[in-house]
Amino acid sequence: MEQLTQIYDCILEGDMAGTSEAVQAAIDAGLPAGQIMNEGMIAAMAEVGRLFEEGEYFVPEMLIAARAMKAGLALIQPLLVDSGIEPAGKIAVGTVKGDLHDIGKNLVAMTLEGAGFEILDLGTDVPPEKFIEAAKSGVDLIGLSALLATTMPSMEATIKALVAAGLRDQVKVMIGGAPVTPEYAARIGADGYAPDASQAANLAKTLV
Ligand code: B1M
Repeated sequence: MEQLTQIYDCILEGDMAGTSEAVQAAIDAGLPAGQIMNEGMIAAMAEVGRLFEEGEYFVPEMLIAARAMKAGLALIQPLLVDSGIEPAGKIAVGTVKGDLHDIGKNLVAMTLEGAGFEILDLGTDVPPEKFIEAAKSGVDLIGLSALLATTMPSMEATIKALVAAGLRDQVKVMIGGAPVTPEYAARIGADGYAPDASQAANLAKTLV
């Protein structure tokens, strides 16, 4: 589809204005938000990752592609978030300590909000203490995101910190992010793993 190709190309080129324009055109053409995200935006970021691995893209290219993606996401967000729903529970989400990737985490947060949860977004590079504070404030679930293999241990550290603080029984923990696996989730004692945003929303509904 022409609009999706345009979104894909604009994100690869890091063209923020072009991405916004193409996403708006796709919305106006009546394409579903999920299709715009999966086939246009997320597909482009996967290609950015591939080009980075091949040494064709460097950090600045990843950064401007991420900026373009965020401009598009801002237009998609109102379509995902239905404000008329009673909160089904409160969820704190954050990218773990040492990790600055926030697009996936933001997408998960938006989708959870769209599924009726109240969201406390702790941002990126979040140390275990911040998640402890959130647990103390009474959230039902904590969502941990990691995009780097090197920051996955921060997930385990966060769960251990919850145990040490005597809070583990009061809060569920869900984890996700590209390098994360269900086996890893089981090994570190998380309550669940989701591979993408929509499955994260389904999992949250079963956990809360
Ligand atoms: Co980074 N980066 N990056 N990067 N970056 C990756 C992750 C990488 C795979 C690229 C590659 O080599 N192919 C690689 C990691 C390798 C590894 O450890 N396995 C990598 C690297 C190496 C790095 C640096 C170390 C590069 C450097 O400096 N030399 C550096 C680290 C900085 C740091 O964090 N300390 C770095 C920096 C950056 C930028 C800042 C430039 C930028 C991030 C900008 C931003 O987020 N604001 C960036 C980007 C854009 C990427 C890629 C290209 C795209 C990530 C993305 O946004 N994807 C990425 C390559 C790739 O992923 N293929 C790459 C789109 C997003 C929608 O998907 O985040 O996977 P994703 O989220 C999905 C699922 O994973 C899941 O649902 C989401 C939606 O479906 N999910 C959850 C995510 N969190 C979840 C939580 C849940 C449940 C599901 O429950 C709570």
